[in-house]
Amino acid sequence: MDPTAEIEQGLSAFGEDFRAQFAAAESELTLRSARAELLGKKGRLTQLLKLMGRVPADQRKRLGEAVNASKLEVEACFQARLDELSRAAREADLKATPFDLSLPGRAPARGHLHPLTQVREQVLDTFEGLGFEVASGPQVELEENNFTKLAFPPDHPATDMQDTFWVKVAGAESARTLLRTHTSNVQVREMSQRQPPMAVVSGGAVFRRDDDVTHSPMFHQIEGFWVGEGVSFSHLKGVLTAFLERMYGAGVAVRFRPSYFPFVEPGAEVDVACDFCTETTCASCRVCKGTRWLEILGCGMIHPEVLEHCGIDSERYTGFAFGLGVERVAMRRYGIPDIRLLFENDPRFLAQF
Ligand code: 2NL
Repeated sequence: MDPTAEIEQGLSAFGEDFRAQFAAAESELTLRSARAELLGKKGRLTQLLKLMGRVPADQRKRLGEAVNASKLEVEACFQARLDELSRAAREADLKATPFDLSLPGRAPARGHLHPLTQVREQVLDTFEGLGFEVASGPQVELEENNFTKLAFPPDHPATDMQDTFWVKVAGAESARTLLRTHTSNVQVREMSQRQPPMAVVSGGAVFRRDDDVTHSPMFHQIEGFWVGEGVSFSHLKGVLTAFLERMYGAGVAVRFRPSYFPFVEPGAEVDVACDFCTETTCASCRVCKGTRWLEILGCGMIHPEVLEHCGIDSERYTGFAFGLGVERVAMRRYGIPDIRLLFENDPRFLAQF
């Protein structure tokens, strides 16, 4: 067919249908595909434009203007409908249930130190404030530093009682090696390397073959000592009372009871008044079990034999030592019934402290 006639027929057949089609499009997607049917690569208007090359030169201007005018009309109509659709969408958005702008945002959860770390740092900081140095030592230790120098005879029931984890160290089979059963190894090391006066505190993991609701094979201790000329039981009472008042509040009731520990003489246990109950509710208190007292510390005057084993002249120097279980203090402070909860690291548990 003659391209001029073909374009002219095409334009008249093209007509005004697109206006109705655009008006019927209820989404941007349908509107755009309706437009593509006309102006897309294979669209009806695009096809007509392609015939232009074969139109005689004298007809080209007139036909070109006609096709372009149609194209502009389509574009204008498309744009108008597109604006209409987006105005309608915005309108619907504004009329919809409004966002509550006062609702708090979702802040990332903040972590914190493990309750055992909190207690350990508080205890060590308190002793540091009383003039003690903070020291540390190895968890894998020689029998000598863990038992022998503390005057445990090789068959002492405590070595049984403490049910030790023994360790084979490659290349050092002749040395008797173990996981420390208490933090006293640090004190033995400090006392063996230095001369008095010295006041040292240390804390960390210790290991015993125990596993039930109140015992874990790994737990934490803090121990300390003060050795010097003339250090007496009065100093022990004064320092430990000051410590407990800083931990539990000035004026808290404290009591010292005679007790036995193999490396001290005399030995004592120290209690603070239970603050979970009162005179009247005490009978049913799960924390102090009706005694009104919480057992916090073991302590005593360091046995002269221990000082001598560490190279300290026991005629000239005396000293006191003390120890406490970190889990025990934490469990009492927070009312935790099972020690294993402290080691399972369940965030729902830890988030409570
Ligand atoms: C405990 C432990 C005590 C000690 C610990 C000690 C250390 C040396 C010399 C003498 Cl190197 N004593 N430590 C002394 C008495 C009690 O208690 O965990 N009690 C709850």
